[in-house]
Amino acid sequence: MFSRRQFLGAGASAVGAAIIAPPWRVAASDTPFLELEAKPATALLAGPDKTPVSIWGYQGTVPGPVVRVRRGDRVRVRLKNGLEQPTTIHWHGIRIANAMDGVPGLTQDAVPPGGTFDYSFTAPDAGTYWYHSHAKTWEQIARGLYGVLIVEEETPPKVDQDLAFVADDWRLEKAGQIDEASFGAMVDWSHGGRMGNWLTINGLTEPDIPVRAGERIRLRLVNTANARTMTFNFGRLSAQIVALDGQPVPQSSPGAEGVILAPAQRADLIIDIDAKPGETIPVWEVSTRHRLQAAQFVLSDKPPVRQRPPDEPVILAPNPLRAELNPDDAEQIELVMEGGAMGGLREGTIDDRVLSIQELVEKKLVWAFNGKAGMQIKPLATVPKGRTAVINMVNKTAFPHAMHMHGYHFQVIERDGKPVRGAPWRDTELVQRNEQVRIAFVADNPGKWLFHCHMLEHAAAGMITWFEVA
Ligand SMILES: [Cu+2]
Repeated sequence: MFSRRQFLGAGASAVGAAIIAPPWRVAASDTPFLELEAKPATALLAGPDKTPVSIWGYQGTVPGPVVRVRRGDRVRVRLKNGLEQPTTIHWHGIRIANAMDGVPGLTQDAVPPGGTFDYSFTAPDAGTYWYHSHAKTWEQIARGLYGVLIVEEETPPKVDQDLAFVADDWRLEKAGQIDEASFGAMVDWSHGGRMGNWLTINGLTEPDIPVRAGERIRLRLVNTANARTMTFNFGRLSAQIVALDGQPVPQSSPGAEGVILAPAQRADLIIDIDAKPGETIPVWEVSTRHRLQAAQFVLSDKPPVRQRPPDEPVILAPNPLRAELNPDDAEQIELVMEGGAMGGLREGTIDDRVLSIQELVEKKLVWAFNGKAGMQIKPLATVPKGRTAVINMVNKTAFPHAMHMHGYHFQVIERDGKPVRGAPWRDTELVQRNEQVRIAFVADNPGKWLFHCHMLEHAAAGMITWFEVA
């Protein structure tokens, strides 16, 4: 059995030493500007008894501070660049004003070392979002430049604890530091992206989640990994999904394997701690090849807060999305995904120039959308404001891709030729190899918006495009 923990020869010695607990609260709206400085720091992410790991973090922590506001509030954050390379912040999943979207070269200039940029925007939707660097993401996010953005409902559901659960997949070398030598490795870029060998939750190894018997917990799962799709299994505790990518869904049980999160995806769970005082219940990250302990609920010895789980289901109020799609009178956009290892890409164009695969490889571009590798001067499409847009994604590659749209949530309306009804609103959708997925949204948010694979090496190696709404 493959275990990412075996890589460093670590045993279970660190278990129980680290703790996830509040306060995780930084309100961004009650100060003129909350400062988030991106800077080098160290973190005990491999365990409290291990060498501190050199990371880059907002305010020097990984994850960065939780930014927590109420729906409709204005978020005011001053990014300070304490790095030696340019950076920006993207507010992932927020239907944001375009100028605040944080994409260098498209919505703003990258912030130079020593510079600042003021982000100020309203958060239109309640839910679990995240913020992260959008410059050289395959390095900056891999080094730790991300944090959680929580937008509270006007009337949040009644829970005993509301906790972030931020999963990352680090690639550490033998000495326990971030494997820098493999940044940009073609083998990752042309295959499944940079896979790690060390799992952290909230920047900690196998942290304890202190709870009390009978409690109802809201757990906000975020996958910040560069490339790894993760599946979380809560064992004998029942986990109910109440939101995906920030948007409420009817309460439902995950499949038997657990809650699947592609890179950048989120899930809000309601978990009732239906267990005895003093018990410990592991949370597993599972795949066909491994089963890793990610964290554990540690129940105090105190008597249960209630004898039985609360009866009432959790129903989150819907967000004010434009949900009335009109696919029959829509802007139809085709997006054929090609390239990568075993992908058979022979050539690709950059703007109007045709390049052979050898020339593309020299530019580290090995993936293409509609034959176009990487960002182009011209948009994929221009959609009149207010019109429904439909994008038909056809994955002709040998790999799955986590397609992320900026500025919008969209709905899957067809998969492999079969109509889909009532799909959740997502900002990131996993498209499996050889799969066809048709998505739709109402183009009501003007501006220039990226649409790219959130497997960050794939985006850097060509799987990135943009559309304009005007
Ligand atoms: Cu991809």
